[in-house]
Amino acid sequence: MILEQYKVQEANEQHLAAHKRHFEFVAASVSDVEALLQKLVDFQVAIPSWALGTGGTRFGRFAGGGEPRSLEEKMEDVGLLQQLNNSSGAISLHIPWDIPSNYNSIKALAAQHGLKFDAVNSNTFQDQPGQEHSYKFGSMQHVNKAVRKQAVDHNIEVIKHGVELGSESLTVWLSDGSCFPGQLNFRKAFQNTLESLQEVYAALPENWKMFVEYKAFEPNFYSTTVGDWGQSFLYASKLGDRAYTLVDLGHHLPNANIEQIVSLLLMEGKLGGFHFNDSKYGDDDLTVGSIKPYQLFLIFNELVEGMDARGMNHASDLGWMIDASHNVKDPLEDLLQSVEAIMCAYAQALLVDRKALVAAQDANDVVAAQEILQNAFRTDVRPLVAEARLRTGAALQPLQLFRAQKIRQQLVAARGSKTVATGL
Ligand code: LRH
Ligand code: MN
Repeated sequence: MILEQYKVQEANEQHLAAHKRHFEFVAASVSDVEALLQKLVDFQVAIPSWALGTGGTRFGRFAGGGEPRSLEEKMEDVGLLQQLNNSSGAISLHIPWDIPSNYNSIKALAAQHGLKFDAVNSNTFQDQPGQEHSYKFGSMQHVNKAVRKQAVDHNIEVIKHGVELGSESLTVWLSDGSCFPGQLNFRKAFQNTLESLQEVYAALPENWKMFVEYKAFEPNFYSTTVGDWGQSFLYASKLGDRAYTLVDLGHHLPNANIEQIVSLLLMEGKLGGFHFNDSKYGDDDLTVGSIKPYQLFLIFNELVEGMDARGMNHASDLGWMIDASHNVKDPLEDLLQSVEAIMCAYAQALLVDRKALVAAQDANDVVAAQEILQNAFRTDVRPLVAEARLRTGAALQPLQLFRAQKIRQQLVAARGSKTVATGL
């Protein structure tokens, strides 16, 4: 056991008095604080299995040590995050990076760590050793039917792994596209991709969802066959009721209004979930809320407004997942910061005075509308998020405890300084 539970309680004792002062101060300004706290307790973010090691770029990768060497050790790391913040109660697997060796032992390990299996992710953006057909020129868009069939079969295999583990959704991100004008017939690429996705959709168990993830560019740099929310919405609408779009925050062109996209996809009932991260330029996969925290708040503001308008359950009706890559930070510290940023943005969005905002909008009182939003955004909600952790036995200060307990050093001692986790 890397972190004994009593160590969490001990650390909380030290912070309790200061926490109680801060909590009572902010709680005094919240209309129904118990309801808000319950929403925070229920809100669980899935941790990507491919982001528990050090990420890199084509220019280099600087491993940090103590990285998980197996799916079992990855689950141990996510279990540790869950013990620290009790808001990371699920893991999202990527196949074939994380093929379970034994379903029952993996499920037992998940139960031991209080983890569920969120969406499983297919991978037709890399050629695997011994693979018959290359995905160099795409997978489901490919001009060659045999390549498309290989991609369809892989996705059906991924569903089978997910069913064994109790997952209920498949995320399909296709790197398919083109790098030069003239390389691709866009219409045929769309139709091949739709036909292939329809074969995968037909194999979905009846209680499953399919998330179609869009991305503007990379690894293709002229066109991407699922390139934006409109194209993903088109596929999801043509596929059927259990197909949805997946919004990865880093997959938009500069200055895209992601909160408006979220509002409209929710309105249409076609928003499936998120890959949370942050970025300044491209698909930078940086810590959530580290570059554009106001945008993250505005997205959660649209989510709360749109989900309440449809009577949706905040915790269970959408897929809440992180998708990040850690080039310079400790992977677990980075993920703790990302979960904290998500919980704070959600808490701030729950503080927005909806009645007053509607009144300001109906009166075209632009100034009042901004004041109402920024009043919530400028509220320090960290004591509310910490109180939700305290009430569920987690740490008041997860990052501080991670460092105070020298957990990375323990992992390096147990696993070695040169271990490399599968993933990006
Ligand atoms: C593509 C992406 C996708 C994953 C991959 C690891 O950029 O966001 O969600 O499959 O990262
Ligand atoms: Mn993603």
